[in-house]
Amino acid sequence: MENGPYKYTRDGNGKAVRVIRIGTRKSQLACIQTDSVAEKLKELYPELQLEIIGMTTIGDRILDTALSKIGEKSLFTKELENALEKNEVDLVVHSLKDLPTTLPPGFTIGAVLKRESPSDAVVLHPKHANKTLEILPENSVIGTSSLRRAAQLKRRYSHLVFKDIRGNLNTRLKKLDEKDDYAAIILAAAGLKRMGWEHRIAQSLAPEDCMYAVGQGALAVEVRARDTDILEMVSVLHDPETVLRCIAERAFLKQLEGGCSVPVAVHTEIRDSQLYMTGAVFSLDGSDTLRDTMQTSVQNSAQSQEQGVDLIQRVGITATSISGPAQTRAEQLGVDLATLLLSKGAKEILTVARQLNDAR
Ligand code: DPM
Repeated sequence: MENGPYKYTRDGNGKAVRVIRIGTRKSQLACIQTDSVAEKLKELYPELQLEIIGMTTIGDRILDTALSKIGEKSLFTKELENALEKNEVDLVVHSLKDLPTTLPPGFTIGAVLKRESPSDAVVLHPKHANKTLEILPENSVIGTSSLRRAAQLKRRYSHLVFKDIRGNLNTRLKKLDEKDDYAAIILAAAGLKRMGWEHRIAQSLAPEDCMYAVGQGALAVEVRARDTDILEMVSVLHDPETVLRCIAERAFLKQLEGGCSVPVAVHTEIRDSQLYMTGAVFSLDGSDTLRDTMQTSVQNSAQSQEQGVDLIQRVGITATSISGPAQTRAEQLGVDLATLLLSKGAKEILTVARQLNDAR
């Protein structure tokens, strides 16, 4: 048992116990996210021996180019997946929105944790304290490298100018506060909250202003798909509502053939066992918008026929403990909504957006 690929240590009685190693990016946000998952695991399994291993990814090294222009799909995930593959780590914590809808073979998302607020937030330069996007002066510069955020906000707030901003959250806040380049920046509320910067949220954007990215606000635990022990261990972290919403969102993005940097946005809600989903695609300036809403039942129907054998992945997620039929319907909802938008010309809008962005 000790000769396998995993790492072991000895407990008080000299018995070998497996050490669970967690890989993380070294940014402050990534470390906070990883620590929170490690803490939850420790609460659920007090005996567990955990070790956290920090790594630098391509996305952390290339700081001067807009993410949407680098073209590499798994910018923040590749190094971490290499370490998983080589058994150097056993699990990796990511923001779900940074994980592609199709994972490389051999990997799966073994847990999707309860979603934080998925909305986008406005952070203002101190000199504009108490303003909103609406009342910022003409030609104020707003920092965001998200095509999705820029497309939606350009349309709605045509008096504002949008510019790229890169770097991790600390860098961006510094660029905002210590220079006069930006009047405001747009960031995910979830990241700000996790960093303890909730007080900097001047405005939380409603869906009419800015719908969020697929998977935004949820944390995901990536594992080796064949490592059933670890899969079972992390599966207790799944939040059923978040899983169903995120399966629908990821299926929508996958069917649209969108990557993590296309102007695609969603809004999902579960009420009375109905999953409601609004999805949209935008041209880069927001002048072309396609948006529709559909719903499906995610009633917790009998899962017996699937239980135990349901190791299949849906858009990269393995969730044995959650009703299989409900997951299938959530996935179908995403596919159907994308198909509807594609029939109305979504493909053309996204193709032009990609071409224009590549030519920038
Ligand atoms: C993805 C996007 C961004 C991140 C694109 C988008 C924002 C890029 C930018 C796919 N990943 O949202 O349209 O602002 O230039 C990222 C953040 C978080 C995870 C930071 C943020 C934290 C929130 C979360 C970067 N990835 O969006 O402000 O865990 O969902």
